Amino acid sequence: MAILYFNSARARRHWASVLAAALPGEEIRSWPALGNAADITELVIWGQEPGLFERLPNLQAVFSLGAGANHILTAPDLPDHVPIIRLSDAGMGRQMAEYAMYAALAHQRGMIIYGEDKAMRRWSPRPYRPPESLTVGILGLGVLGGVVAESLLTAGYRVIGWSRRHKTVSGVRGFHGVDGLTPFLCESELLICMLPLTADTRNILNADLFAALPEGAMVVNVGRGDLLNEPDLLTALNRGRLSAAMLDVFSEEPLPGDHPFWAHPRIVITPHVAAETQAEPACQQIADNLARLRRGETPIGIVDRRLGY
Ligand code: NDP
Ligand code: OXD
Repeated sequence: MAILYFNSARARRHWASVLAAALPGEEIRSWPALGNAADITELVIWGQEPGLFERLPNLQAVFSLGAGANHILTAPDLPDHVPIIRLSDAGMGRQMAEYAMYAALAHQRGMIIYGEDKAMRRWSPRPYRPPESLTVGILGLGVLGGVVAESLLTAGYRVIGWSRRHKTVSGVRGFHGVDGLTPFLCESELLICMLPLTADTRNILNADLFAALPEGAMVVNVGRGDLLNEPDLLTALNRGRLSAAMLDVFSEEPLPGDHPFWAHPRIVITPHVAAETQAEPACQQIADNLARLRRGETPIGIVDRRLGY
């Protein structure tokens, strides 16, 4: 029995040693040092390597090194029977809350518009809006959405959330399902998208959704790039339907140098850093879940393949 560690992100290569420290007594092999592939029973992975799964005949579980699992689910050779386990928070909730707070303050205090004014040498004061007057809509009220909601509530914002199933989060007015989407959007002056990428959510941030938001709303996407229809966003910003956007994830990453988003004065861009997986809590969570699996228990964060998250 051996665990294979595969990570396409160069910055996370040293994590094999953190994983080994969290799993004393386990043999950890770090890709590309696969050795005898028949020994591999668990895979800890971020990114994709074509044909990797079909090389692992005795695989029993796959652990995502992220909250999202779409990088695993889209592998064409992924075997049907193997459970996929994702990370739940693992140090990311706090970072998402910081990112969301920055967006909330920027929207509440007009900072992106003042940034554009500066470039135009325009002195144009705007009336003060207190946080209680701003409704923040969290699209995807899951593990990370819940942490974000709490911190925005503490700062005084009105918070509403949208999920697939009915959900109760203290202080947050919840909406759910397809029928709950439009009433939720109508109130979301700042929309923070924290959805996973699935067949149901792909392209959800499109012209129809933007049309349902209050005029001048700001949109934040920290979920996945393919949730967003990029041309629709540019149109909505250029027509003034939306006032600003803050984007951390893109259909193509790194965002190509000639992409129109780079030059847009109302778009803030960050390079998929809204919440970075933290090595120690992530590896500890993987170790705890592996122990659960070995005891015949259900791990925390198991991905429902039918739903895609
Ligand atoms: P969760 O699975 O805990 O939460 C997902 C939320 O989305 C849940 O509330 C779920 O509803 C809701 N949802 C999913 N599908 C639908 C649907 N069809 N209709 C309505 N609601 C839906 O995930 P996390 O909070 O842990 O992470 C969310 C995503 O954030 C990740 O999948 C990843 O893509 C992204 N991410 C991005 C990072 C970055 O740095 N940019 C870092 C970490 C994560 P329900 O509660 O009913 O299941
Ligand atoms: C994740 C991510 O899914 O970093 O954890 O995007």
